Amino acid sequence: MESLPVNETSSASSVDDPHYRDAVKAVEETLAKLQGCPEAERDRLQSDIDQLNSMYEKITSGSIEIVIFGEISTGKSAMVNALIGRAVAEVDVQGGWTKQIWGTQWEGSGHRIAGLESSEVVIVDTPGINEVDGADRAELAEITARRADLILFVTDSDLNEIEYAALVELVAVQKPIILVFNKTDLYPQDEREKLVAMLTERIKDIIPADHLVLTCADPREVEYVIEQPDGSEVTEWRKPDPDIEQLKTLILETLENEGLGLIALNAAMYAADKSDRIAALRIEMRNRQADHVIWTMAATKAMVVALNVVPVLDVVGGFAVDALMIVTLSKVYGLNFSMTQARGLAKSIGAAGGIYALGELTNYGASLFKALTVTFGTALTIIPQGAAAGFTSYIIGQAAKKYFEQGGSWGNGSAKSVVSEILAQTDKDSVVDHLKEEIRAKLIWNRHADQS
Ligand SMILES: Nc1nc2c(ncn2[C@@H]2O[C@H](COP(=O)(O)OP(=O)(O)OP(=O)(O)O)[C@@H](O)[C@H]2O)c(=O)[nH]1
Ligand SMILES: [Mg+2]
Repeated sequence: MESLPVNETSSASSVDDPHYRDAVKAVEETLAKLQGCPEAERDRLQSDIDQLNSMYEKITSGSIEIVIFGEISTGKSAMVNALIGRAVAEVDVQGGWTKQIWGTQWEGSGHRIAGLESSEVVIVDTPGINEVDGADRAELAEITARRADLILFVTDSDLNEIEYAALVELVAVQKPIILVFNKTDLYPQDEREKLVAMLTERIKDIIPADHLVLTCADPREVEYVIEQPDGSEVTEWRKPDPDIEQLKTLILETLENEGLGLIALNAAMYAADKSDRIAALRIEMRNRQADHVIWTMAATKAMVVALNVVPVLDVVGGFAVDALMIVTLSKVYGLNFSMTQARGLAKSIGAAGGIYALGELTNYGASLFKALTVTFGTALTIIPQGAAAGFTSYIIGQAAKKYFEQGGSWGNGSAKSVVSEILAQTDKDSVVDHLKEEIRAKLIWNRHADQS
């Protein structure tokens, strides 16, 4: 097992806040859980492990992330520059300018979390939400939003449908959001007021009204009239200073009031989310493995029965296959059944479902699996017989899977109720057809006999 990341400079232990401590513990425990997963699961969860390691560093160092989202060209990068106080981001009239998510430390924020020496505020700039080649970007944006402690959503007019949908998705991530109406210099006062009223109405159910702020991150040049000493006037085009005071005040107030709480809540939610992902992945992987075992074994049983011409052995030979299937399934679920236990379970499922009269066989020859040369005539009878037998294995397998999913119990039901439920949910024809195909594919046809 790998060890937890050690943050040399961490002063997390000196923060005396129970929520914060709980959050750090939740991240540590989830990391330990992730690292303790079986290798196959861990491989699939590698990016979650990396993300959680990074979240661990974030919370222990006290790094607060403010992420800026919005459509292309609304002035997100200009907002970074205005907040930082110098041109650190490239701003361009051409839409789609920012291609990558990137962050920069906001030294001038003056905000520090008490007790965390290395605490910092980071501003993260993102490409426009409606940027082309969206799918990967959307995933990255979601990962970024999940890490974020505070989200700024920048718009430069009324919200269109894409913006509104994106905003709703961000609200669902449960982070504080500030809606920033930028480029206010482009509107005369009456239009600006109208837009504010429209925006207020749009966000009324999703964002608190006082989280709508107006900014002018990169005002266009205006013509200044300058009076010369001699009384004459000259005009000059100049860019006014950015106006982001309302935004800055709201950000700093939010951080001041909730800074530690924000990163703690965020990290705790993050850890809980990753825990859920481990559980979901485990279910999905086990499910897939179990279905694979069931299909393989049902097909094997179909073959055993199809190719075994002695009728009494059909049942017993097949039964051994069922027991083997159950042993394998039990391993998928981390419950290692012996062959005897597996026979017991197969018997009880078979009996409960009235699936077959069970016999007991301790040994069966490998010859059962030997492919026989068949003729068209024999195929007509053995294929349906084999497929029918394979179908019973399929049902037994599904019932056993349910039993193992519930940690080795029938839960509130009984073997009988589980089997009838499975029978009701299974499309018998398609399972049987599939098994017939399996047998057909494996038969060695005697072409000569075929034609006779
Ligand atoms: N008039 C005016 N123009 C602005 C303002 N803020 C940004 N702009 C201009 O809008 C254009 C786009 O600004 P960016 O900051 O690059 O926009 P962005 O949202 O980062 O754009 P992408 O990275 O392409 O998604 C630039 O020409 C900016 O000068 C503002 O407050 N007023
Ligand atoms: Mg940009």
